[in-house]
Amino acid sequence: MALNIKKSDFVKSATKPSHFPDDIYLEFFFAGKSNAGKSSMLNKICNRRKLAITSKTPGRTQLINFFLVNDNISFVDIPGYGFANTPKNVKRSWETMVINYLEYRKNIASMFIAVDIRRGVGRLDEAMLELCAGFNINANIMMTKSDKVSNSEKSKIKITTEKLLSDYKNITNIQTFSSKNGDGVNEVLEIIGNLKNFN
Ligand SMILES: Nc1nc2c(ncn2[C@@H]2O[C@H](COP(=O)(O)OP(=O)(O)O)[C@@H](O)[C@H]2O)c(=O)[nH]1
Ligand SMILES: [Mg+2]
Repeated sequence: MALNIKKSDFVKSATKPSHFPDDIYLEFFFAGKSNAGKSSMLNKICNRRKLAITSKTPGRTQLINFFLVNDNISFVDIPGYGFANTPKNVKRSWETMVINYLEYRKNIASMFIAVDIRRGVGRLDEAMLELCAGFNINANIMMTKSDKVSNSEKSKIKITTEKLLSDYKNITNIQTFSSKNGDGVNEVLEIIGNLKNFN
């Protein structure tokens, strides 16, 4: 059954495992290239305008942000990747932070990866998918900003993406999403609700 989000709260930001909150709740994390629409997606599904900070300036948030939903589900906004001119040390600290997160958290149920529908799945998205596969984490591909393309383009892009990613056995859903018109919101809540009931 679809999850009904009644309540969502920011818990804390962290950069390393010793600062993470307890891993007692089932956890869903949101990843993606910076500016792909990840924070907007979190806000939209929680029906909160400013829960996760959205930005017109890509790559500002280099923190792992933890949220608590309905007092019993954890949502995590991990820093975006792939913004232009990233210094090497920032790349390295991103990697350390995210790998630590994946390694340390035992309560992860699934990942949602935001991919701008007009840009498509890129090299770094595939690297993220591979990284998750290595940790046995399932992925849901969210083709964001679907309001920017026509319905016929939407279905075409979905099919192309399914073909492109057919080798990744850890992908459980490929879904279009728009934080502007609500496309995909119910589907996301359904995915989370089903995993919550299953676990
Ligand atoms: N048209 C449209 N714009 C979006 C959508 N989602 C995000 N944006 C815009 O894209 C930019 C980046 O969004 P944000 O959520 O901060 O991306 P993040 O870096 O992945 O967290 C912002 O200017 C948003 O207003 C969407 O579904 N439709
Ligand atoms: Mg963001």
